[in-house]
Amino acid sequence: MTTIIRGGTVVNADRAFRADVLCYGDKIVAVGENLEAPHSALVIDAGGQYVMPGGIDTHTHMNLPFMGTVTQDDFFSGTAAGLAGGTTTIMDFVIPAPKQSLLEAYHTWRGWAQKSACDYTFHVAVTWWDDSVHADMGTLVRQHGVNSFKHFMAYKNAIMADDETLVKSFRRSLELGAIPTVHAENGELVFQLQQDLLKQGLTGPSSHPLSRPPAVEAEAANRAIAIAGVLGTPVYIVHVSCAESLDAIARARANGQRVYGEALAGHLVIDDSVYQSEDLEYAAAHVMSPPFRGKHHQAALWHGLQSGNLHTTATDHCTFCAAQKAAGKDDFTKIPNGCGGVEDRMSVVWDAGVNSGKLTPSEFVRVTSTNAAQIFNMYPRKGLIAVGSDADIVVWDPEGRRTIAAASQFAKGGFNVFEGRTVRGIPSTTLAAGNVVFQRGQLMAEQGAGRYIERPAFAPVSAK
Ligand code: URQ
Ligand code: ZN
Ligand code: ZN
Repeated sequence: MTTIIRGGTVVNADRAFRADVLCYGDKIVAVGENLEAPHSALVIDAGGQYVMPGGIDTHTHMNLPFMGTVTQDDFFSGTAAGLAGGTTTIMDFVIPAPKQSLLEAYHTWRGWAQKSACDYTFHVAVTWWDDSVHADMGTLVRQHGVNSFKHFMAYKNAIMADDETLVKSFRRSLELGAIPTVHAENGELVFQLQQDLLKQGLTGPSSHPLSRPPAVEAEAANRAIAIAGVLGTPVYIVHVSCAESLDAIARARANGQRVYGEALAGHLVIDDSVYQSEDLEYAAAHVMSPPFRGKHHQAALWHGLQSGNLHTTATDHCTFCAAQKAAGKDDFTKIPNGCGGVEDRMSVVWDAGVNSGKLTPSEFVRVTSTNAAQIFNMYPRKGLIAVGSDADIVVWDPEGRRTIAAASQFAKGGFNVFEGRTVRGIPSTTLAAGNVVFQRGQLMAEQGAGRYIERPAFAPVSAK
C-alpha cells in the first residue's frame, strides 16, 4: 500500500515544516515538498493541517483483572478507541500476582494483546521478590524486549512493592540496562487513612481523595527518587498528579539526577470537585489513584510540561462500568480504581495546551509521542516523521471540533471523565503501520493488526 499525504505541515518535536509524506507499506519512505507518487497511491489531502507522529500513550490497562473484576476495554476495543484519538502505540502493563512468575504473567498478557488494533509494548510489574524474579527480569530484557519494570508503591495487601523489592528490583534494572518506573503513593499510609475514614462511617466516594492526599504521593515520589539516586539508576514516575511530587522531580533533576515524570490528561484538566457531587455514581466514576486534585495542582502540572520536568502525557486508561464501580457503594475502598481517556488524550492536551499557548505544536509532539519513544528506546522508529520511521501518523485538523461524550465514544465503560468538553483540534486521519485506520469519524481499526514492539535495553552496566 502506497499513501501520499500532501500539502500539510509536518510537526516533529524539533521543528515544523511544510512537506509531503510518502508511505510505502508500514514505513515512511520520503518526506519533502512536491513529492512524486505512483498513480496508484492513496492521496490524503493535509492542506491546512498538521502531520504529526502518532501518539504514544505510555500508560494503559486493557483487559486488566483488578480489584475483583476486569476492565471493560480489552486490547481491541481499547486500542481501536486510541486510534480514533490519534494514538498509534500503547504501553500497557503486565502485572503478576504476588508469587506469580513474571514470565508466566508476561505470556498471559501477550495472549490477551494478540487482538490489539495498534502496536503495543509492556512495562512488566515487579510485585514481589525472590531469585526467580531476578532471573525472569533478565530473560524479559534479553529475550523479550522489555526495558522497563513497574513498581506499585500503593495497593497494600495486593500488588504493593515494599522497600526490599524496590531496592532489589531497581538494582537489577540497572544491571540489565532497564528503567524502573513507579506508581508513587505510600500504600501503608493510604491503608491506615482508609481505615480511619471507614471507622468514622465516611464510606462514600468523597473519602477517596481524603485517603490519599498529595503528601502521601510526594512521600513515595521522594522515596523512589532517593532509592534511585543512591543506586545510580534512572527512574520514571507515572501519573504525577500534584505539585509536591513535581517539586521532588524538579529538585532531583536540578541536582543532575535522571528522573522522568508522566502527566495524565485527566489530571491536567479535571479537579477534585468531582468527588463532591451528590450523584455518588458520578463521583465513584472518577475514583482513580492518585485522585483528581485541586485546581492549583493542574497549573503546576502544566508548568511541569512546559519546564521539562514532566516528559510524557498518558491516560492510565482503565475503564470500569457503573455496575463494577458499585462494588464500593457501601465502602469506597472497594470501588475499582480507574478511569478512561485513551481516545481523548491528544485532543484534550492540544485544546488545553496548544490553544492556550502553553505548548507549541512541536512541544505537543514532544509530550504526546517523542519523549515516550526516546525514554523507552523506541526512537526513531516511533515518535518521528522521517524516512525509515514507522508510518504511524496523525493528520491533525487544528480547527476541527468534537464534543466528548460517552454516548459517542468508541471506548467501553459507558462513562467519560471529559464528558461535555468541546475540544478544538482533532485527528482527521490516523495511519497505523501505513494503513488508514481512522478518517473523519470513521473507524477502520482491524483486530489483531497491532504488533508487539520490542524495546532494547540501554547500555547495560554489567551483562551478568
Ligand atoms: O494504579 C494504576 O495505575 C492502575 C491500577 C489503574 N488504576 C488507577 O486508579 N490508576
Ligand atoms: Zn498507578
Ligand atoms: Zn495505571
